[in-house]
Amino acid sequence: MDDPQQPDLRPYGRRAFLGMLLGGASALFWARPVWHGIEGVLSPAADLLPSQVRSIVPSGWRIYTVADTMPTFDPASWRLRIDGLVERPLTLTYEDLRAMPQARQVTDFHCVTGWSVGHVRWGGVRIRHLLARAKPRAEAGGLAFVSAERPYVDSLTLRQAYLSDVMLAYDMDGQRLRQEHGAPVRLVIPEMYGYKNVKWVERITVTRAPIDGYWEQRGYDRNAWVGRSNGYG
Ligand SMILES: Nc1nc2c(c(=O)[nH]1)N[C@H]1C(S)=C(S)[C@@H](COP(=O)(O)O)O[C@H]1N2
Ligand SMILES: [Mo]
Repeated sequence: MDDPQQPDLRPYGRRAFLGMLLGGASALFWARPVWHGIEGVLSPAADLLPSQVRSIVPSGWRIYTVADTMPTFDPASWRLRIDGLVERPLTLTYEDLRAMPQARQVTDFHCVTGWSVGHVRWGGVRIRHLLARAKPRAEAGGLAFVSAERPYVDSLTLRQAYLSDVMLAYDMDGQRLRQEHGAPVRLVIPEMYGYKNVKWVERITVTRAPIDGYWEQRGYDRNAWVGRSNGYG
């Protein structure tokens, strides 16, 4: 088991929060209703939400989707594929994943639109353990995380994927990951904004270089470092 990781994430300052209200909102029409800053909360205007974006609030999480329905999870038929520029393409069952060394960590989660959830307890498998089995080829430089929720996808460099607190999570806060949070597995990379944390991952394709993900095709930075990317910092 890995040690819990607590990366030094910069909390949202008043300036960043105001900057987001003043500057960020135009590019983020879908996110307007969900401002959470350290200064407090502006009440959501639910009628501004497009139908694709649902919001379930109690825990502080906002549930985001891009399709009309969420993928369902059948443990018997579900498979995770790891393919592309690897020496050994893998097809893993849910049981295979759970049988691998389990990593645990407590990390904060930040959406680029300004809300955060602190101290999320994650359990899952390190990407580096998966890659140790699949063996990326010498020319490999990126990973594409393909969601069962089409057309959601995002990518990391190989280097980013090897950061110590990056995982494919199957547990959240002591329970199996719930459907709305991406069951059975989602990517967790606490150093980066939520949009890199792909839900319902069903395929990891090793590529030469990172590809543009769903939100990157819509103008967001490919490197989504918390507090530094998308105009912060
Ligand atoms: N498949 C998929 N993954 C996704 C998204 C999405 O719409 N679809 N939204 C992303 C964004 S922008 C955020 S902030 C987080 C939100 O996680 P949650 O829905 O578990 O709260 O999921 C990320 N992963
Ligand atoms: Mo987000």
